Amino acid sequence: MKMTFRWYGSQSDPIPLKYIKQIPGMTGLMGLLEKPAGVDWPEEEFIALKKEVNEAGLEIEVIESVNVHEDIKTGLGRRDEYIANYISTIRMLAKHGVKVIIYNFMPVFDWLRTDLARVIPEDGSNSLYFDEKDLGEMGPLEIVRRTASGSKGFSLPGWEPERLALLETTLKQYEGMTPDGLRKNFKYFLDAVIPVCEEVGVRMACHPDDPAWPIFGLPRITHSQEDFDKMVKLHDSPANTLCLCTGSLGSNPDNDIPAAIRHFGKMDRIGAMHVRNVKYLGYHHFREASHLSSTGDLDVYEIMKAIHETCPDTYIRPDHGRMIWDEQGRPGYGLYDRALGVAYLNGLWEAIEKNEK
Ligand SMILES: [Mn+2]
Repeated sequence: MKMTFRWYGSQSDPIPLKYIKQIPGMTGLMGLLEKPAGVDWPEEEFIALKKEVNEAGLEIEVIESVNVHEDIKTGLGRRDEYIANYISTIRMLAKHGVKVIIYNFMPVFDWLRTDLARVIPEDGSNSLYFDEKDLGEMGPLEIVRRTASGSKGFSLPGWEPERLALLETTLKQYEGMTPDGLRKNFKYFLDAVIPVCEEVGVRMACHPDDPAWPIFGLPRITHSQEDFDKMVKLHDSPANTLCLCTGSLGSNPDNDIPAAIRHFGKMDRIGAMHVRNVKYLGYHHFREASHLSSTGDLDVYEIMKAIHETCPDTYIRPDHGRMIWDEQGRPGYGLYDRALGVAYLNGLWEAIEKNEK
């Protein structure tokens, strides 16, 4: 297992790399360049990022948020041009030692919450929160406006201003699209990129829909074990994997997370893990909890055991954390609670390893 940390780059992440390096057991980043979907990532910017990260004593073998352009998902317009850019980015990242690329195939909306700082009454900390009832009242344009204004000036992954400006047009392009129609476009994309990944030694890792059900009537096809069974078969290859995000899949209590890890781990189809906990508050209603099992509804010990059993060499990062100790930062991506999460996950891992002996 390689423990890693998401980092947005020194221009936009308030957390210094040396703080990340000082977290016990930290090996590297799940890094990114903040680029609009469809763009061929500039090599010189990635070289500069890698240099900075390596100089801090950290690796950068996993890249997140190489976002898929809406034209690829809808099968419209300039999809072949955007796929060519995507392939060029894969080749460039592979050349500089990247092993896993995390992306998602969610139409229009990336991860979605209705409150980015809901106070947890038990201890006064706050965390990301979702209540579908609030969405019903708002509609897509209003939720986007609130998300943008609630993010304290930080950008949120997948919510690039360029994309949001075209929101109404994009929503129209999905009218009448079925899950199978979206899957067909997904296959077209995978058939183009996976052979390149095989050639250059990179694994694509698809992140689940978050939350794990359809939103605003848009088709979503990656939020259950059954969905991912279909997804890995669209182009059957060890390079076509998933990023199993326990909190995203786990937002739906019907998903058995340790079972899903064992299922895809045994198939060698887990490219990376995001580990966090959720607290169920009702139907399509949850908030994010600390990583400790007893503060939420996921069994994080069972999750780590399933990883240890079936994909012990994978990359892991603590996913979102709460905001604690009055930290001011990007919602979900503060330093303190994610560092506590790392310490806890490392503790579980050590105990599991020693128990096995
Ligand atoms: Mn995640």
